[in-house]
Amino acid sequence: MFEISEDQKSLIDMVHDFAETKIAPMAQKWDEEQHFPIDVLAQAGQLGMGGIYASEEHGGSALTRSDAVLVFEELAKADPTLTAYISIHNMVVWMVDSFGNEEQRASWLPELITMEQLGSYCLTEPGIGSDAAALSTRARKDGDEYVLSGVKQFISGAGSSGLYIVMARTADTGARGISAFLVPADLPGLSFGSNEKKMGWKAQPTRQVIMEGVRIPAENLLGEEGQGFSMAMKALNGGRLNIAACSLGGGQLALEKSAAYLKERQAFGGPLAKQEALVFKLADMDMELEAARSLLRRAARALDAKSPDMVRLCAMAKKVATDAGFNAANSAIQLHGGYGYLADYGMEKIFRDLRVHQILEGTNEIMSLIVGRSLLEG
Ligand code: FAD
Ligand code: 2MC
Repeated sequence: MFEISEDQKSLIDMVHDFAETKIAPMAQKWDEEQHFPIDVLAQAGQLGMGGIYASEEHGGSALTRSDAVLVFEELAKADPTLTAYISIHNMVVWMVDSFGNEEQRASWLPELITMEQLGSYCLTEPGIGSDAAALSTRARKDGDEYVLSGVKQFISGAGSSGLYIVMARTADTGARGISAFLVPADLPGLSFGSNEKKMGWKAQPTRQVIMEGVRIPAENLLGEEGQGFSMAMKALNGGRLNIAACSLGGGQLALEKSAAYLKERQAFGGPLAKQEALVFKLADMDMELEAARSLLRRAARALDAKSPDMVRLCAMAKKVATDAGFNAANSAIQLHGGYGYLADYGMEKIFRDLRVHQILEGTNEIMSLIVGRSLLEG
């Protein structure tokens, strides 16, 4: 059911070559130096990775979600952090492509798709994260402009992005009072917090986006007033698949490196691979990752088919795969012994990078909430 087609194999090969040559050799250094390599992102853009499932009209690759999860898993083997940013950028591109009018699409998509311009997705605020429908950033209509006031928290890419999709309140009617706006970077009243010091994801910036009376033309409203929450959630369905794929990529690399290490490392008169307890640990990692991969591919198909259970499946895949990836990274540190704790072996970076996947794009508790609620519906 989830066999990889010949076209998908070629796609994976292309992504593998790029990831191995342009990302993997630098990932550790970027992490240490907290460097966001926008030049490498532009190269990814040239290969079509800035608009993976955007339509071809403005240069998108028009691939499916089932293709996209393969791309993200392969890229993440080189660096989960940069890959996760590419996923967020693709979320932004998808929103503009899916909900933008002709003018908005023509003015933003070409440079976003090539990644000459980067995008940020701004939902979370200092006071709200999981309870996203309670957001309080305001957009007040003033003639033919909107005036935005509020603070967005934890915004990936902030300070480097050219476009911010900001979810803001236009009415006091809960989720249905939220609208989405296209906010260019260079407006008076828009500023950014300092780059947060984080456990992982160090090679991409995370900052506050601060709006103090930012005036944008009314035509920068994306879709219609009141549709912002729904559009933001629809974008997150795909984002959750991608972040799940990033966790699988990191977890898979941790598994492969651990297997190689056990074959090399000598103790008790032979390689550690002779210790059955350790082989069982490898087998558990493999089984957990494979099970998650099957679920992820099923969820991606559901999203491609717009199947009625897609929200539930995307949430399930996000939780199961991000847990599997994190567990694999943790096991890999244990299997490497003291060396697993050293930066040079790469395992602790995977562990640090994958930890946050259990928190963002909807925490894993919120994924359980979504799945649990679906059982009680009707
Ligand atoms: P809270 O919502 O305060 O939750 C705290 C704890 O309570 C969590 O364990 C949570 O699961 C649990 N909890 C809350 N409600 C319930 C419930 N009803 N039932 C059970 N448990 C519950 N956001 C963006 O909009 N754009 C970005 O680009 C972005 N990038 C990020 C990058 C990083 C590095 C990080 C750390 C976060 C990023 N986020 C971004 C924000 C992220 O989505 C939120 O941190 C996340 O949604 C959780 O919100 P919170 O931190 O406010 O936690
Ligand atoms: N797909 C499509 N529509 C959705 C949806 C989804 N995944 N989730 C909710 N909706 C719709 C829902 O159908 C409803 O529509 P309608 O008004 O037509 O009935 C509307 O949105 C409101 O939904 P709920 O009634 O379920 O709202 P509630 O407030 O009870 O719960 C919840 C919503 C908790 C599921 C949502 O707030 C959520 O997903 N929270 C997590 C926030 C999150 O994921 N943040 C990630 C930020 S981005 C990030 O971290 C990055 C790194 C980029």
